[in-house]
Amino acid sequence: MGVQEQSPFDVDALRDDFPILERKVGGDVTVPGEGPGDETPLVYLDNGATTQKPNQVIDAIADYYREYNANVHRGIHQLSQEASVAYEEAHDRVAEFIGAEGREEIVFTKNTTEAMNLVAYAWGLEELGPGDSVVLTQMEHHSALVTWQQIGKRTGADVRFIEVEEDGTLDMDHAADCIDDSTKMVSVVHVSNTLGTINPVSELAEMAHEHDAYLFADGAQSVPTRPVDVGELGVDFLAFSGHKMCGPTGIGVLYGRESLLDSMQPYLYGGDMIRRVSFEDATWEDLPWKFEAGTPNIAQGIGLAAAIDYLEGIGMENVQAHEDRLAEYAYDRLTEFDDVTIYGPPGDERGGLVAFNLDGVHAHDLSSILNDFGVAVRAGDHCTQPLHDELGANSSARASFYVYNTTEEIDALVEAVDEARQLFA
Ligand code: C6P
Repeated sequence: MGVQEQSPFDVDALRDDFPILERKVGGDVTVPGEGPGDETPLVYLDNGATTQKPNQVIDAIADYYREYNANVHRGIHQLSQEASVAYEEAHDRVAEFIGAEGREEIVFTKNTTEAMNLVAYAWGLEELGPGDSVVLTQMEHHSALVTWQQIGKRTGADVRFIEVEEDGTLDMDHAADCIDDSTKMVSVVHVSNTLGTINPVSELAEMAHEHDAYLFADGAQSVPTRPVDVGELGVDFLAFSGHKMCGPTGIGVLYGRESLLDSMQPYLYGGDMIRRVSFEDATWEDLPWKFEAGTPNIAQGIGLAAAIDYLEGIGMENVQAHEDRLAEYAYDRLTEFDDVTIYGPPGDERGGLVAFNLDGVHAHDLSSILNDFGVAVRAGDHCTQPLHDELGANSSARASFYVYNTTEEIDALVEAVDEARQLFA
C-alpha cells in the first residue's frame, strides 16, 4: 500500500480548501492581475519556506477587513472592541495549541526571526557578559545563529556549537561538553530546515536546566508539522511563524515562561505597551502587551487563530503521520538514484523535508529544471550556510511537504530529477 493510501485523512478532499493548488505554471511568468501561466499543474514542494493558505484562513482575514476592521486596545466603539476581542483571543488559541499556561506567555511578533531577536536583545544584552556562554548547534538557522553570534560579540559571551554527526544527528557527548556552568542559554532548532533532523529538545532542556541555563527551541519547522507542547518539551522559550502553518505572513509567536517574560524589559517602546507615561518615566502594560508595541498585525493574528483551527480540525497527530510518510516515501524514491546525495537522517527518522544534490549539478540549475516541470522546490543554503560548509556543499535543493501533498507529487519530483539527470549526463 502506498503512502497516500495510509494517510489518516482525505488528502484529495482537503486540497479543495487550497485554491492556489488549482494553478497551472509554466509558460510566461505570471503578471499580477493578468492571470496565471497555463501549462503544467503546480507541484508545490516548498512548504518549509512557506505553506499555502486554505479558504478558511483567507476568509477569516477578509472577514476582519470587511466586517470589523478597527485598531485594537484603543477605542471603546464596537468595532474596536470586536477587533480587540478577536486579536486577544487569538493569543488564547495559540496558548492552548502549544500547551502554554495562558495568553500572558504568548507574544505576537512578525516571525520566528523577530521572536529570536526579542529574547536576544531583551534578555541577552541584559544578562550575558564575559565568562558566560550560549550554546547552539551547527544546524541552527541564521535567525538563531547570527542573532546569538552578534549578541555574543556585544556582550563578550562565548558562543559554542554542538557538532552534527555524519548521520545528521547531534553529537550528544559534545552537547554535554558544551553545556556547563558558564552556559546561560541553549538555543536549538527542533526540526532542522535543512537536514530534517528532529532534535532531542527535552533532553537538551534537562541538560540546560541542570546548569541553570534556559532552553530556547526554534519551532519554525516543528510547530507546523507535529504536536508541540511546551510543558512536555520543558522549554523556556519557543518561537515559530504563522506563515509556515497555513497562516498569513507577518505573524510569528514567541512563547516564554511567564516568570521569565515578566523579568525581561521591553524590546520595543511606544504605544500600546505602556500603562502610564510622564515626561520623566513610563510603566509597562501587563504581559503579553508589554512586548507588543504599536499597532500589531491584527488581521494576521486573527488569521493565525483560523490556521490553528484548521490544523486542529485535521489533528496534529494526523499532520505528523502524513508528513512522516511523505518524508519516508521521498527519501526512498530519491535514494533510487546513486548520483543523488541526500543530507540528514534516514527517511523514517526525519521531519517532512528532504534536501539533496545531484552530482555535478548546481542546486539552482536543478531547481530550474524542476520548475520547468511545474515542481517548486527551494534551492540555496536555506539560511544554514555554516551547516552547508560542514556538509561540503555550497547549496542544496530541498523538497518540503505539507498536509496537501501527495505521493503522486513526489513521483512528479522524482521524474523531474530523472529528466535533469539525463539532461546533465
Ligand atoms: N526557514 C526555509 O525555507 P522566519 O523567516 O522568521 O519566518 O523563519 C525563520 C526560520 C527560523 N528557523 C527555522 C528552522 C526556519 O526554517 C526558518 C525559516 C525558511 O527554510 C526560510 S529561510
